[in-house]
Amino acid sequence: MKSVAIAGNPNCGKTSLFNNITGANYHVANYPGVTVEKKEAKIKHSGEEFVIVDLPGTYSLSPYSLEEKVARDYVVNEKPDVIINVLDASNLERNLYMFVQFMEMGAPVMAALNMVDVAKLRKINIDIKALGEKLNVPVIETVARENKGTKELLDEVAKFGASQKKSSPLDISYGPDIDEVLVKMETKIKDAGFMTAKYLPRWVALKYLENDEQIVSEGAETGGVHHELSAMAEKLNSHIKTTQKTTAENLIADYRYGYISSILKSVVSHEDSPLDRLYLSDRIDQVLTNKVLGPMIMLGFLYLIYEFTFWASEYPVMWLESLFGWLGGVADAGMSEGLLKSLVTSGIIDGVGGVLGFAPLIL
Ligand code: BGO
Repeated sequence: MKSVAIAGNPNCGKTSLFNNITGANYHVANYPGVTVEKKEAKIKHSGEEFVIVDLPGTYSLSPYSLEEKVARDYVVNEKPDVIINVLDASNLERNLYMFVQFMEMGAPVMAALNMVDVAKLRKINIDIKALGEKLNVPVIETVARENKGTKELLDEVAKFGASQKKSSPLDISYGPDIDEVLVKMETKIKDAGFMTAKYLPRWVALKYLENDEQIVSEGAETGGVHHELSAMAEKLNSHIKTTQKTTAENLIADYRYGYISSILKSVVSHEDSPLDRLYLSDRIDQVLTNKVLGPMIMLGFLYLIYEFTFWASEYPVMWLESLFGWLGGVADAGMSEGLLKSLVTSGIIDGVGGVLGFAPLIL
């Protein structure tokens, strides 16, 4: 049975696609030791069985959040046969960041280019064939909300899973400073067989340069060339800090985005002028997230909600007051003086009425 993991940024349509593939017939558990939900299903496609796992939605594979750590650990430890990276076609640049990280790991990743309807609506043209050629992996168009492209995707998953040569690890250039040290570190790692049972040597070197806490502490436990690698990474980082006022981690991220831009240049075109690309929601965001206007608008909205609450609850409050006033009058007239009357009028009717008087406000 082939294992297939579905990965992607939050809101890229991963859940919709997972439901299309599995017919929403899955079981839910947690990933081991953490309270991150894991959805898993077994399906049959063209006579072949697959186990499909939904990875947490994340923007990257740098283990800063629990979800990112879970997604990366799953890929490293469980080694799925195929990873479907769901890409939001209307936001391709950001979505490809994680894809590039999968490629750097040498993971068997292919792409589902989802939300192509949204991209079309925004007049974003994507040459899917060229994208597949540039990424060197199968790319299948989907509109998960309408269950379009699911069968084609599964056909390709079956082919990709069966092929001996899936995606080869991506070696991008991170600039002369980093590249030079990366090669030296990679050689050291290879020669010492340091963590190579689990990871690619170049990837381990990259993680040391990025100061990836998880890999570095795993390396410290392993021993071997850990101290040499840490020293090399530290030296390079302090050089980058003095010469470029940044960190190796930031530079590496910049080069990843540079690589993505170079791919997208020949793959994506916009029918309209760049100015028209500021869509309505972007324009609204520009005002709402403005440093000065944002808080003022928020306070304005809070004030309006406050005013609305009292305005809308005025009549129901009055009706309730009248109702309990009338009930109090009836009890007052109908009961003889004494402890019981006091309990009913002051305790029950006034007490309950006083509390219920707030109900319209709360509603
Ligand atoms: C709501 N095209 C379009 N246009 N929309 C899509 C596509 C697609 O190809 N695929 C998914 N969506 P998730 P994650 C919604 O829920 O699968 C939509 O986070 C709404 N909900 O329908 O949840 C999908 O798992 C009310 O939209 O993504 C969903 O990756 C109004 O993208 C959203 C509008 O999909 C996120 C949309 C109450």
